[in-house]
Parts: sequence; C-alpha cells; structure tokens
Amino acid sequence: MDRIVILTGAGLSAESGLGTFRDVGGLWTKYDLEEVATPEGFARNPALVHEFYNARRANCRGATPNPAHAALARLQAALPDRVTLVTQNVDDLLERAGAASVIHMHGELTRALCGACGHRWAAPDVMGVDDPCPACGTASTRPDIVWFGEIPYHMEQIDTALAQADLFVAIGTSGNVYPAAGFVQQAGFAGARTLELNLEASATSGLFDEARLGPASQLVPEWVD
Ligand code: BJW
Repeated sequence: MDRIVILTGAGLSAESGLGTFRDVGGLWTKYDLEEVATPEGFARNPALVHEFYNARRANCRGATPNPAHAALARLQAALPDRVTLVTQNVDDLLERAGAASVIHMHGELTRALCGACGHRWAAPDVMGVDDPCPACGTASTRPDIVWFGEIPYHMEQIDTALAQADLFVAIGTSGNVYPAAGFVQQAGFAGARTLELNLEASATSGLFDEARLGPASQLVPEWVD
C-alpha cells in the first residue's frame, strides 16, 4: 500500500491572499523576523508580536481555501489511511477545505498558548498582553506558534510518517527553514520517491526526483486528479 506524505508551505495559501514570507513583498520584507517570530522578540515587545498575529488572524478569517487546498482535502478523503498532510502554515485553510487530519508543525493562528503553564485554548480574534490564561490566570498568553529556536510540533509522528513514505510531495515551500527543509532527504533516504510542486525553483529543488513549476492552484489539482 503506497503511503504519501505531503508537506505544504506558504505558497499553498498565496493564491488565497495570504502572504508568503520570503518572496518579493513577503512578510519578512515588511517585518523583522527577529522581532515578531522569536521568543526573544516576544519578551522584548509582546504588544508588537500580538499586533502582527492579530493582523494575520484577521487576514486568515477573510481568506477562503483555493483549488489546491480543496484538491488535497479530496485526496485525503479518498485515501484516508495513506495520506499524511503536514503543514508549516498556521492558517486553517486545509481544514476549511475539508481536510480531516492536518499536522500543524509550526502551530496554529486559532490557538493560544500559556507561556507559564503550557495550557492551550481557542484564541480570541484579538489577543493582548494582559489576557489571562484560563487555566492558571497568569498573563503570559502568546499565540500558539512555533518561533525560530523552538522545537516544531509533532516531530515524532512526522519522522515516523517520513520513514514509512513511498512518496513525498512538497508544495509551495522555499526549503529555507529546518527541520522541514530536510524532509526531502529524510524521505529519500527511506526509499520514497520525491516530488516538488512550486511556483519557482526552491533552495532544495535539486534534492527532489522531480520538480514541477507553476501555481499551486493549477499544479496540485492536476497532480491529484
Ligand atoms: C508558490 C506560490 C503559488 C509562492 N503556488 N508556490 C542554520 C542551519 C540550519 C538550521 C538552522 C540554522 N540556524 C537556525 C536554524 C534552525 C531554524 C532555521 O531553519 N533557520 C533558517 C532560517 C536557517 N529553525 C528553527 O528554529 C525551527 N526549530 C528547530 O530547528 O528546532 C530544533 C529541532 C528541530 C527538530 C527536532 C528537534 C529540535 C523552528 C522554525 C520555526 C519557523 N517559524 C516560522 C514563523 C512562524 C509561523 C508564522 O508566523 O506563520 O514559520 S518562519 C516561516 O518560515 C514560517 C513558515 O512556516 C516557514 C517556512 O516558510 P515557507 O512556507 O517555505 O514560505 P516561504 O515564503 O519561504 O516560501 C514560499 C514558497 O512558495 C516559495 O518557494 C515560492 O516560490 C512559493 N510560492 N506562490 C506555488 N501560487
């Protein structure tokens, strides 16, 4: 039975109007990542970090899934025991397209995390520095996002899926951020065929058995159907 592991990045949601990070005009050309996507930045200026993620949450609420999200949801529904969907994206567009099981390795915009006790809960639309954690009452509420220097979520589950994969597909990711950028090699060493679907060549294109270039909304449905 063929097992498929799919890794998605910001390019999957670009055509839904959500910004990528490293493309021209991407989020990191407008914001300093050290200030908004590191624990140190949050410690220095939590209000700025909340402002950044409140705006991202509002954009995400206003966005709708595109044909690439829908195609991946269809694929998982057709092959529920064979398709593992891993996303670096913090949006919920795969779920809103109908995907039943999505591994969010970099966290989720819709979740809040208590920096004091580790409790997680549904994030309000607007989060602020004085918000208390419902479990312990401490005002150290943060977005449930994996920042640089933190350990991505569900790594054991992802490593197991990569070790068992027959096919690994990366969609719309630049291959600049680890550990996700190393998944192609992990899957390849384990014997999987590897395929990249991206708008343009990425930092890791040369590591894939095959790379197809084009917009996700076109390439992903073509590959799935
Ligand atoms: C389209 C398209 C269309 C556009 N159709 N395609 C030196 C060497 C190696 C590693 C390190 C190092 N120094 C530090 C590290 C580690 C560090 C890291 O990788 N840094 C690099 C910058 C070098 N990584 C970490 O700190 C991670 N933790 C870690 O490693 O812990 C250790 C550990 C790991 C495992 C086990 C045990 C211990 C944590 C990384 C957290 C990343 N967080 C962010 C921000 C938070 C989320 C958020 O705010 O949204 O996550 S960074 C940001 O980059 C975000 C993304 O998920 C992530 C990846 O970006 P992505 O998705 O690839 O987006 P882009 O913009 O880069 O690319 C978009 C692509 O789409 C492009 O290729 C376009 O062409 C394409 N595209 N339109 C198809 N229509």
